[in-house]
Amino acid sequence: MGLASSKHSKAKQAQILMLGLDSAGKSTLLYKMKFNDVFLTMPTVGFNVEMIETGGSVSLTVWDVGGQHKMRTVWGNYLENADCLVYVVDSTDRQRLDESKRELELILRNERVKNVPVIVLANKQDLPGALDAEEITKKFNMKKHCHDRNWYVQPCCALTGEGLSEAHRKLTSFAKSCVKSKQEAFKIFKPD
Ligand code: G3D
Ligand code: MG
Repeated sequence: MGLASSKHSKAKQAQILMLGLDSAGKSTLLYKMKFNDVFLTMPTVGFNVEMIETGGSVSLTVWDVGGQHKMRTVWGNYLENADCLVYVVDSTDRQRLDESKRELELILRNERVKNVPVIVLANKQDLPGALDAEEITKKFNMKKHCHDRNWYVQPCCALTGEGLSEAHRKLTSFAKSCVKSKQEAFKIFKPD
C-alpha cells in the first residue's frame, strides 16, 4: 500500500482500509460503491480489493478485509500506509456493538494509523431497530477516541445505496487531503 499514480491516469491512488465485524456489510458496500449493484456475498476469507474512481485527481483503492475473529488478528498488517479508515457497523446488531466498539478502539490506538481519518458507516439503516448516526456516535464515543483525527459517522444502507454518495464524497475529501499532505511531506523530504 502507498502513494502511487496509475499508468493510464494522473489520478493519485489513496489506500482506503475497510474494517468491521463479520457480517457488518463491508463486501456488500464495496461492490455497491464500485458497481452500484448488490451481489451475493460469502464470508470474506482474506480480503477483497477494488479501485473506485472519484472523477477527480484521486482514485480510491479500497481494501475490504475479512472480519471474523481469526482475520481480526491480521488487521494490524493492513494498517500500514492506510490513508483513510472506513469502519462498518451493523447498526442493528445490538449484541455485538460493544465488541465492534472494542475492535475500533484497538485499531485507533495503533500507532500505524495515528491521525488517519476515519469514517464510520452505520450500515443496515433499512432494518427496524437500527441505531441512527447520533446513537452510534455516542455509543462508540467518537469524540473522545477520534479527538486527534478527522472523523465522520454516516448512516447508510448497502442494499439500496442510501447514504453512499455522502460517504463517497466524504471519503474522497479525506483521501484528497491525505494525498496532499503526503506529497508535501515528500517534497520536504526530497527538496529540489
Ligand atoms: P461482511 O463483508 O462485513 O462480512 P457482507 O458482510 O457484505 O457479506 O454482508 C453480510 C450480510 O448482511 C449479507 O446478507 C448482506 O446482504 C447483508 N447486508 C449488508 N448490508 C446490508 C444492509 O444495508 N441492509 C440489510 N438489510 N442487509 C445488509 P446474507 O443474508 O447474505 O448473509
Ligand atoms: Mg466480506
